[in-house]
Amino acid sequence: MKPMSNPATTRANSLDPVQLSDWRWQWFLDEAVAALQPLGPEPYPIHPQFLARDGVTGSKAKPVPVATATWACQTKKFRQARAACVSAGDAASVLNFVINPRTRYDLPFFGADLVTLPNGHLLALDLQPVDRGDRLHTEAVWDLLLPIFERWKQSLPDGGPIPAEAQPYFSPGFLWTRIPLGSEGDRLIDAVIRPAFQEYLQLYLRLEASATPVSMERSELLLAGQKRYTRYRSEKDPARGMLSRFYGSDWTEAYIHDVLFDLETQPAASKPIE
Ligand code: DBV
Repeated sequence: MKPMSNPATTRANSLDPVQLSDWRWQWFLDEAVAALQPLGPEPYPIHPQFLARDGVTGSKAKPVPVATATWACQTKKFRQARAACVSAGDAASVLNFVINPRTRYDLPFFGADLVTLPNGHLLALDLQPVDRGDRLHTEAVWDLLLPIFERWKQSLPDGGPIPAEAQPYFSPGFLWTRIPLGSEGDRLIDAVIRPAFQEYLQLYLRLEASATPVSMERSELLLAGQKRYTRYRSEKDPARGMLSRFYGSDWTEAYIHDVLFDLETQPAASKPIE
């Protein structure tokens, strides 16, 4: 592998490997990419300015190089699976990985937010419902997810309160923790977060494998739910501040609305059946 001190020049499409220096979450991305291979991933159209972007943060006296890259694919049942990868040395290390299923299939979102900041790690894993109140959508998923959640949750401190307005978008299997930097955090990431990530993802891919097309009517319902979720995520993206500091607000708004949470800005995506 080539060293990627300047990834901006080395990624031609969304499937090209992401390899950021000094990035804590590489193993997780590699794991996700490998797990998706059996589905025959196709590139997902992403403008080159979002495939990889370098920058600088910190002070004039102590500049810190920043790199952001986006890995993404689409498959038969996934409209978009994408990973936002940020490496900024001690200032930040982030993997935000979301799978957005096609609404022909009754599947939740896969969501992982693995965030390292100077004051600690903030880690979130979930199979997020499109509509928390729709039992047909949630029940079978939650029955399988809860035992996995219970097992790993025991070994992690609770992440504390999350905004009330975010509640409708989480499942009861939302694994959410804040842990310290240093050896204790490293140990928990290796012993708990890694296997939990694998199990959440393996379960999600099992659900994918057994999903069969739904009616047009139900597909419309799922699409409406996905739009609500996407609107919420794009309006409240907690990365907005960080990304704006690194790259300015124009790039950041376009990245959030047209890449990370693009359901409403991608014309093809708004059709329930394509
Ligand atoms: N979060 C994103 C994207 C990111 C990202 C696209 C590109 O949705 C990173 C990067 N999340 C990110 C950063 C922070 C958080 C926080 C940088 C820290 C912000 C800061 O403190 O400055 C889970 N992530 C959070 C928080 C929650 C989540 C609850 C705390 C929010 C807060 O304190 O306001 N994000 C949330 C979630 C999923 C998710 C449940 C899916 C499982 O992706």
